[in-house]
Amino acid sequence: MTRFYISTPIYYINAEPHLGHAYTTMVADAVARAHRLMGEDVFFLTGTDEHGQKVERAAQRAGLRVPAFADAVAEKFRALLPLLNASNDDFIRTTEARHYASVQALWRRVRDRGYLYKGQYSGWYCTVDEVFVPETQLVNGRCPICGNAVEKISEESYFFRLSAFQQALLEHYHRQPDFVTPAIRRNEMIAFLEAGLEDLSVSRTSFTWGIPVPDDPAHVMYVWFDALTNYMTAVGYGALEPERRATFERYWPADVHLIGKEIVRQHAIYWPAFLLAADLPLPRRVVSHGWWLMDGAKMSKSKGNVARPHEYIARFGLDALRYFMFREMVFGQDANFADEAILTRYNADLANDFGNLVSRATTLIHRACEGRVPAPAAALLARPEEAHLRESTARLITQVVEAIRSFQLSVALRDTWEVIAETNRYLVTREPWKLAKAPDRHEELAASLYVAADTLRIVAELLRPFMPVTAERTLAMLGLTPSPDGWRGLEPGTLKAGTVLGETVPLFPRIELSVEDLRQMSTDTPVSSAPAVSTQTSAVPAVPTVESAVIAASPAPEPPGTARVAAQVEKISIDDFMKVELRVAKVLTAERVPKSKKLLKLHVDTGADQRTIVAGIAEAYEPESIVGRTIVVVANLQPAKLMGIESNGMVLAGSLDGGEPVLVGFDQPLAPGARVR
Ligand code: ME8
Repeated sequence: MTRFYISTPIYYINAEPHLGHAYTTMVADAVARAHRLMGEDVFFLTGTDEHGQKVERAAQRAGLRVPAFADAVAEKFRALLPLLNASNDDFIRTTEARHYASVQALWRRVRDRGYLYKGQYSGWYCTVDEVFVPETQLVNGRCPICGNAVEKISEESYFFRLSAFQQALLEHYHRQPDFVTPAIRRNEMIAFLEAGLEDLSVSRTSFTWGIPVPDDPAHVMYVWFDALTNYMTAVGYGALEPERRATFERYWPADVHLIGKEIVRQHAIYWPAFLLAADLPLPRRVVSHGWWLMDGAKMSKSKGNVARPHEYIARFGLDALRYFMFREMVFGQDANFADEAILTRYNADLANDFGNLVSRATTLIHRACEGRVPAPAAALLARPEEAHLRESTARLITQVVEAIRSFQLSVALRDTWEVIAETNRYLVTREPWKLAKAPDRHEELAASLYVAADTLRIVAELLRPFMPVTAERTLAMLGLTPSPDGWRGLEPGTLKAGTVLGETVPLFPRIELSVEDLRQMSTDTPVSSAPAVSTQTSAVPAVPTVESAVIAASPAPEPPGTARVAAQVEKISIDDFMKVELRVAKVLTAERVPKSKKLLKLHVDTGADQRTIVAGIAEAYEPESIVGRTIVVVANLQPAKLMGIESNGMVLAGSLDGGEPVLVGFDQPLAPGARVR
């Protein structure tokens, strides 16, 4: 079986994780999941980088002993993984004993082969990036990478003979053109190599929070020598047990080190040089992505301009966040992280294009085909529209696989949404909602709904790496479970007629709130039902079963200000339900609320009293058309002010996501005041 080993950087624990870290982990997760679906033996690694001066100082600032500080912050990184639905196979901490053994083994091997020597380092050091900065590279006396102040250090140090590897590395770059991607980073590295390499200081004596140099404990290793080795530790390097050594043989070299663009040099020059010195195989690819920016500046721990993953998961749901980040960032380039952009993509791509399509197609099958996938007539499937959609869907499978291989997640999702749009257009052409009303056109109805359901099945299977929970829910609505064969054998036209559909549930309820409303939502909204995965160190892929989303906008458009964000759908008792006093009421007068497109001011008779209710139904009902109508109201709602008018209750209406509200009514007359339950 082909094996695929992918890693994220191990993150510094000087501060808590933000969406930049979450992004790399989610991309690696999507790619790992996709490779599993392709039938490969996947190993997906992430973890924390815990040594070095930066962490030591952060602990001092926090007033904690370094190990205690490290445990606390590393736990935050680990705890983020189930929230992100990350399917990592291992979580490595550089403070673990297995890692000490591995790094010291590598050090000895490099030393014994003559590539380490003792000298005196005198120069500049940036603690934020943990890099030595040659005098010539300072920008206005500051670090060229992060712009922070650098420190002068002068101490005894071991040096690694980096200069010995210039030629070998250049040859490697030419032999393996995709060693570093995207091309811009590869070119930078080649230019760096061609400029000549200086030996690298790889130990420090002025602090102690690091892995001791073997046989010379006055030195701790340079944090990058220590950190990069994590990729080998996790698959068994330096272990004595035969089965761990066999794991190393199986998984090393890694297929992909996925990283941000600021740490390419360490991964694409230092790391392969260490490995060449040790005569060990080099990783196959170093793939780097751009930065998430906040208002034009890199989101970063040291700047503090960060967005927190759990807040966005609480607001939009995890899969919506994953979708946004994968779709919005063209791989390799920087992207701006803006709440407006997420909200727009949520409502347009997820609620309208995809959510509505799934709900429309499955609802029609429930209504018109007794909830079973109808059997299509072959002749009808051969019509050009059907054949065209089938071809697009078949092509999509290859496109998504190719996009995954080149880390172009935004392209994979763009192509998928093109097929979603094509399916929407197909339904508009076939109009199954009309066919459902014409008994003599049942065959046409059956064909159109079959094609829609079959296409959605393929789309859902293809969405599994990107939005695992959404994919599973979509398949469940179609009466299916994710294919145990993954993407092998995936082919349009093979959905079984007669499949009994599951219940239709809204996937992405439209969010009617403004960005400001969303920001005001409590930042500590509990992210409920975090998947029960705590064994991230086990070798078993963590596959959570429950979505971590908690958003659910109001089902019917409500007046601004009353739209509420409810908790994740949960069961309530009959007593809870009975607390809501639903009453029949009669509309006495109705008028538009000035300056509002959505609101009508109603005066209603509830049997017990007459009162004013402001309702968000003006886009669907003319005021005069509802005077005299019998409606249902929530009679015991606390009053709320809307556009300066006090509203005493709420009018019940149904709507499809994003559609117009339809007032709840009765098939027989009922007097105002009757209780609805
Ligand atoms: O560099 N946009 O750790 P680190 C996109 N410990 N990705 C971002 C990002 C942003 N604004 N900010 C961070 C280290 N990242 C070392 C790595 S590996 C042997 C040692 C992501 O905590 C991105 O993947 O500074 C980046 O490379 C990584 O977090 C840096 O994390």
